[in-house]
Amino acid sequence: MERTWRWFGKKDSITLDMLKQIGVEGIVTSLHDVPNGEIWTSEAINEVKNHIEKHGLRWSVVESLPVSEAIKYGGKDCNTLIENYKVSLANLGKAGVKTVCYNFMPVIDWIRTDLRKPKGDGTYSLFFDPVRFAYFDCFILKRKDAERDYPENILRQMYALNETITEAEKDELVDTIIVKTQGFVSGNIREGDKNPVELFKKLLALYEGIDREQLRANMKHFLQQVVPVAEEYGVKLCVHPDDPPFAVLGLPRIVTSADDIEWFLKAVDNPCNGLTFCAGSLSSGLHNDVIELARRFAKRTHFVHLRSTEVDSDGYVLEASHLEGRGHVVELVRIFERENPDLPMRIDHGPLMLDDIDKQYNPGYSFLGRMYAFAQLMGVTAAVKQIDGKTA
Ligand code: DNO
Repeated sequence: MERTWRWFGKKDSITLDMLKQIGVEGIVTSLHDVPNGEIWTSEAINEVKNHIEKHGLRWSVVESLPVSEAIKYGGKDCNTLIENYKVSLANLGKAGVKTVCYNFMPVIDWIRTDLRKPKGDGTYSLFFDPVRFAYFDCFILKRKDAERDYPENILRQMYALNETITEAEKDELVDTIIVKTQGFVSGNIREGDKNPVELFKKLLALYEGIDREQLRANMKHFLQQVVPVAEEYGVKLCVHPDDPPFAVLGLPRIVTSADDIEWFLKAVDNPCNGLTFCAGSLSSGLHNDVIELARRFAKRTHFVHLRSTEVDSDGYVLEASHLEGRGHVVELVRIFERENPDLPMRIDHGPLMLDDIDKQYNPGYSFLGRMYAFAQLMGVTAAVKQIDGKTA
C-alpha cells in the first residue's frame, strides 16, 4: 500500500521535510481554509499540490472535500451546493488529485468524550464513554426525549455522574465533543465560537423529521449527481464510515455496517463510488467484523485508515495499540496487500506520548505516537510482503 500521512497544511508544525525523513510517500490533506460549500479553484488546488511536490512528495488523497449540511438534510441550497461540489471534484481531477474522501454524518463528525485517557504506561489515548455522552445529550443539550435512546444501565450511571460532575468537567465535555474534535474537520463549530451549545442545537434542529430513509435518499441523490463527474475526471470517491457507527443525538447515521456499505455501493453502482476503510470507526461497533468487511469490500475500497479499538459490552471505546484489539490491523494489511496493493493507507490517530504530551496538536494527530504506529505498520507490511513472495 502507499504510505500516506494526514497533514494539515502549511500551518502544521509537522513539516513535509519531517515526513519525508520517516518514509512517507503521499500526503492526505484538504484545503482547510476554504469554507464548506465553496468551490475549490484550480489555482488553490495547484498551489497546495506544487508545494507538496516541491518536497518530493505527492498529494495522494483529499481528506475531506466536505459535504455541506444542506446537502445532507436536503435544504434549499442543496442543488447549488452539489453543483459546487462537482466543480471542485472536476478541478481536483484535472490537477491529478484522484482520491477524495468525504463523510455523510449529520452535524457531528467523529465523537470522543475524553482526549486524554491515561493508558497506565504514561501515554494517553482517545476515548468514548457512553455515560458521559448520554450526560452531554440529556443534561447539557437537554434534547427532548433523549433518555429513550439509552439503556437503563447507562442511564443509572448517568444519574450517578450527575451527583458528582463539576462545572469544569461539564465545560470540558462540551469542548471535547463539539469543539476540539470538530473544529479542524467540519467547519460547523470552531475554536473560539461563543456559546457552542446553542450553535450546536441550531444545527441539530435542521434535521428535524430527517430519518434514516430520508438521509439515505439524500445521499443517493448526492451520489447520483457527483459520481458521473468523478468518473469523467478519473476521481475515486470514498465515504468515511460513521464514527462511532450508530445513530447519535436523535440523528440517523447510515454508513455503519456491512448492510449500509452494501446499500450505498449499490445505490450508484460505479467503481468511482467507494469506501474509506476506517478500521477504527468500523471496529468500534460490536456488530462489525472488520476482517469480514475487508474481504468483502476490498475491491471497492479506495483509501485505508489503520487504527484499532477495544470495546466493551456497555459501549466504552478505547483507541487501542495499532497491533492489538478489534481493528485486526495485521490481518487487514494482509488482505489489502493481496486484494488492492496500490491503495493509499494512513495511520489513523496515535497515542499521545513522550515529548508530545504537552504540545498542541489536533486531537489524535500528534507526531510521535503516529510515527510509532507508522513504523510498526511498515514492519508489518514488509513481513506480509515477504511471506507473500513480494519484495518489501
Ligand atoms: C477523525 C477523522 C474524521 C474524518 C472525516 C472524513 O480523526 O477520521 O474526521 O477525517 O470524517 O470525512
